[in-house]
Amino acid sequence: CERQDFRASKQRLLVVANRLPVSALRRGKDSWQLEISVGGLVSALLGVKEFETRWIGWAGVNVPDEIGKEALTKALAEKRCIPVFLDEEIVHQYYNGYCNNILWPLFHYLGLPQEDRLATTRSFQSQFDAYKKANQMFADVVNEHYEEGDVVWCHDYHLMFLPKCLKERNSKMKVGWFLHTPFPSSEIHRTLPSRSELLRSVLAADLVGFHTYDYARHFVSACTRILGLEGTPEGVEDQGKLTRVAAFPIGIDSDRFIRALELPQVQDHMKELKERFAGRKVMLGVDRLDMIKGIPQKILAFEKFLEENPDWRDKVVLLQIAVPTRTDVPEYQKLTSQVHEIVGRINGRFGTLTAVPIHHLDRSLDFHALCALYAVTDVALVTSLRDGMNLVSYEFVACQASKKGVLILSEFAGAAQSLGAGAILINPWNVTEVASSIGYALNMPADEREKRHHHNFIHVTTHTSQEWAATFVSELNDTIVEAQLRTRQ
Ligand code: ADQ
Repeated sequence: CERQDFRASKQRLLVVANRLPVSALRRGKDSWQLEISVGGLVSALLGVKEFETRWIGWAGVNVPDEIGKEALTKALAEKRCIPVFLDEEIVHQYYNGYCNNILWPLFHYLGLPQEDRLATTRSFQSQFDAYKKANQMFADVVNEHYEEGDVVWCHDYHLMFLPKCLKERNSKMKVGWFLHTPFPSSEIHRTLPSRSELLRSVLAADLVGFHTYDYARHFVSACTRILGLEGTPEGVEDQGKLTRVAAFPIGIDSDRFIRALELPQVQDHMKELKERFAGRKVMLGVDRLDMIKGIPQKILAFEKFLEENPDWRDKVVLLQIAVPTRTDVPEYQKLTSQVHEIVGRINGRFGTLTAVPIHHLDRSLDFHALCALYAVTDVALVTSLRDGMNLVSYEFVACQASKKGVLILSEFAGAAQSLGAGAILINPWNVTEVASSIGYALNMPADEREKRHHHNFIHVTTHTSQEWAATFVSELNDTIVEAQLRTRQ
């Protein structure tokens, strides 16, 4: 009975994202192994406990047969996940094509694909058609599981067409949409052939959220300049219908990181790392291997630092942990080889028989190893060329209560707006500036480190993922009540 009351008090939240928070691996005709997958959105939403959450999304595998689909649906239900099944062709056109080849680079200011204009234009249309079709498939699954009173929260650039599809199926559905990447300047967005259709679809949502005020402003400008609609301090108005647009900066589940540092296995990892790198300062980069993360720029800046500061050569080490993503995309394969080539060259140049300046790992670390690494780090380097927020910088700060290490942070990461006062802000394109910031960070006096860390630690522990989700959903609920009142007047 107690459990029922507890359940009844929680609102159901349908989180719709391209990927479910688990990856599925087929073990047999009707058996599946599920594993939690790495990524910013997953990290943030795992910390959300106020709602009765259901995830709706693609499991990341092609399941052609009914037996497999049924078994996977059952296995996922235990994790409160509901699958959307996408076939290989759709995934190729929608996910690899329109999402990753067009929207992702465009939203990070890397422009539209240049290669063969005609081919691009032709494939552009088929990729956009697949994108819309995939969004319709997501909408069907959401509609099937929706119950009155639920809140539907759509995530990211993969699902910009979803708010419109959902409202067409049920105009009473409460729909919010949140973008995890930057929303670029309207001058960039207007180059996109499907620019208006996407904007109009997002505007079908009741609430539209971004990480920063700047991204929200860019979105409103795109709606006013491209669609000719009216921007108001509240959002965008179209024929009397207001879509609320606001900034909701994401955070992390900071307690989870802080608590983990007390665990014996994390302490053991820390001890090993301290012994391994005794007598050297540890610098750390943790990124998905993606062109937006500025990994080559980071490593080149480190090289410049070593070049200009021979005394530091055997006193500092850079650990770069890069999880490969989108490994079937040629540009990502090129990036991997480029990074390997630069690391090899620098290690050849500055390494000795017993030590190398850069340790580069092409893989994901488990949570405990990651926490240990954050905790023993002296200087973290985040050099994103553009980044919606960047949670790695938050995670580093959460694990630094005793060491009070320095964060070097790109001014092009959304996190620069929240952690800017405690971090050393850099332009990652300016290798000379980054190199001298590395020197400044390594030599920073303890009292300055303490002050800077204190500022960021307070921010990270008070602006958590739980608070982020609760604020977004409560604003979405309020937005709908306000809209109902307006219509009654
Ligand atoms: P991402 O681009 O994935 O997220 P980020 O915010 O840094 O970037 O989150 C990465 C997450 O993956 C972190 O939780 C980190 O711990 C984990 N991770 C990265 N490399 C790892 C490794 N080698 N081993 C283990 N874990 C690793 C997108 C946007 C961001 C935005 C988030 C959330 O691109 O700008 O901050 O969504 O909105």
